[in-house]
Amino acid sequence: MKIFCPYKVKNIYEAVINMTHDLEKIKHDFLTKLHSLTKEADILNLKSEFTGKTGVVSELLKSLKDMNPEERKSFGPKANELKDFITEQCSLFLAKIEIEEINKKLALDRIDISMTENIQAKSIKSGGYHPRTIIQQEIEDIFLSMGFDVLDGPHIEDEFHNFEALNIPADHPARDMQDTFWFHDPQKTPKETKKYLLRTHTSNIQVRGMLSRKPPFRFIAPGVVFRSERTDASHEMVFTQLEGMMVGKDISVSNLIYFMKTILKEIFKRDVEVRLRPGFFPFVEPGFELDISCLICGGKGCSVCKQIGWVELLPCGMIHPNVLKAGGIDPEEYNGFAFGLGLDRLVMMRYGIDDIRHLQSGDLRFNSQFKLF
Ligand code: FA5
Repeated sequence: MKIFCPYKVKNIYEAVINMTHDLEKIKHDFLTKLHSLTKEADILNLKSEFTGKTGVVSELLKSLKDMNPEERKSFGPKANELKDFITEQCSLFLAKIEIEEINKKLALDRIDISMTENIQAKSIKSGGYHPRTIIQQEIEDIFLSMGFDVLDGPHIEDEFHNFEALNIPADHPARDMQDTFWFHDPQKTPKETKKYLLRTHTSNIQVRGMLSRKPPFRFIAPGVVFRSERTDASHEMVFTQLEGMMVGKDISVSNLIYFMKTILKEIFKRDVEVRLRPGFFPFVEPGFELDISCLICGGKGCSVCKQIGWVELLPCGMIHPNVLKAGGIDPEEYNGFAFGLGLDRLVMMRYGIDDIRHLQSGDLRFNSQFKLF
């Protein structure tokens, strides 16, 4: 571009007209070029071409020093205005390009979450909750709504919490009711060391719960338990129980029966046939076995109920005074009830599962039949 030269004009008016004309021309030239550009680098080059050190406008500004004061006064602000205009226009165009690029990227990365019927969606396997998790969460919600806490406890337990504090001293025949996996310190004889085991029931959490709170209280404690047992349609070596305990003043067997009936009604959403019979557990007195009419065979007899039509589901009873004492509670002042629900068997009854071993199988064809996330 030809740069305006102030010496060649004859008078101040002619000079100003020429100068203004040149500035207009530069502006027009700049805008024409700018509107044809789409890339960031090209715009930066254009900016440098006009306002860089040796750019057209910069040269004009340098020439101010050779002008007389009147020319400078009229021309200087206009030249500076043009420089600002060019800088501003370049910034606007750069911002516009940046936004366009971001939008392009977003359009490419967009995930259609409503997409179900295409190849991409079909290749993704959706997960689901294990049926035991579904039932456990339902039961926890029911008990939470009735003011119970939900507690947890260790899987590896000592003799005191799993047996002694539950009124089952060493050599008590009741220890044989639950075939136990023991840990032994190979360096020591069993007599020298405190014995550890994999808990055989969730009743260990009764003891820990009592020792860590003051009555009145009520809590449940779901969890895995371990027994060295032969497996069949209704027996596993690793299975789940859900313990419950309520301690307060003047609690009666009718309170116990009310809570047991409520929980079964909530879970099955209908009345199910149950029977209560005497049961022996050293930690409750009196003790009961609550059986449910087998929902797999409708009470006719099958491998799950061992042909008797009833499934042992919910042993329970009034807490033995010795257990309250071991938990630091005065049995003269307080009493209560406890229960130990066989959670896996409840899951089987609810979904009509005819073999407990399906629950642990890890077979996705089995698991995927239940409610999805
Ligand atoms: C107990 O474990 C007692 N701790 C329960 C209890 C707590 C009674 C509080 C009184 C007061 P039991 O061994 O019967 O009791 O087991 C309780 C329930 O767990 C059974 O009714 C049954 O539903 C389930 N169960 C027992 N053994 C197995 C097994 N091998 N596989 C699957 N479920 C089992």
